Amino acid sequence: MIDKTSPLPIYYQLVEWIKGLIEQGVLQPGDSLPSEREYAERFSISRMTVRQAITELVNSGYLYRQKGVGTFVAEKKIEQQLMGLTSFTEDMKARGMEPSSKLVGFEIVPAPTYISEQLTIQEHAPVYEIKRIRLADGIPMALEKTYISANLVKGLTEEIVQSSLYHHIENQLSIKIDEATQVLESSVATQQEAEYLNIQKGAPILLIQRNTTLTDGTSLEIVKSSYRGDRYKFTITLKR
Ligand code: 16G
Repeated sequence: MIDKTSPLPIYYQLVEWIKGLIEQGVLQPGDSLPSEREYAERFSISRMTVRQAITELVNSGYLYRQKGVGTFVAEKKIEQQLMGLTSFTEDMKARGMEPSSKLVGFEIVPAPTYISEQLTIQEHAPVYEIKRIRLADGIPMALEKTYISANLVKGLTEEIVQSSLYHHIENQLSIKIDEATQVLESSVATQQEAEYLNIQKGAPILLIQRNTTLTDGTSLEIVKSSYRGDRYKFTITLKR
């Protein structure tokens, strides 16, 4: 397992070995990892080397540390294809998970200037400001702040936005959603994001901004989503 004559660094061999155990299911999500001392003794390597390997696995989301308790195997990341213009509800259902939303803000406000500009509506025109924690099988995955023109999409209720916004827009209002531009950025969790998403302040976050338009070019929504970096990875297929 650990080959001291190999040109591969020992910490790297340990990383690959532990990854293998996780991928084969020998180590399951929630399992606790042997201590640094146990690994060090077992492979006759230094504790520093073990620590380096564990830190790398924590940083890449395979493991997580709990202060004073130990190191554990993390849940598998959700792999999201960036292909079609889908909703959170559709994405979760497609992978057999139960989507839900916890509403943490829902009001009609005068559009802030940067929002009215992006939605191409009059400055201070009424917009819905919707803040939702999006959950999959009861686990918080993302925090989403949505702006939608209240003159375009009328009659939204707390009940509607607690289930699927896209479903309501398309099926109840017969508004045809066409395309979206998405910008992805890395960030770290603020205190509030950490509380809502049940993660540590400063944990990695993937920020996604989606600007969605209708077939006639009207701007439908400006959405800022903060996805948990430890639970999500995004895949794009590139053709040449
Ligand atoms: C996704 C979209 C968001 C859209 C929402 C509708 C991203 C980054 N964002 O979360 O723009 O408003 O789905 O979901 O994918 P719903 O129909 O489940 O309410």
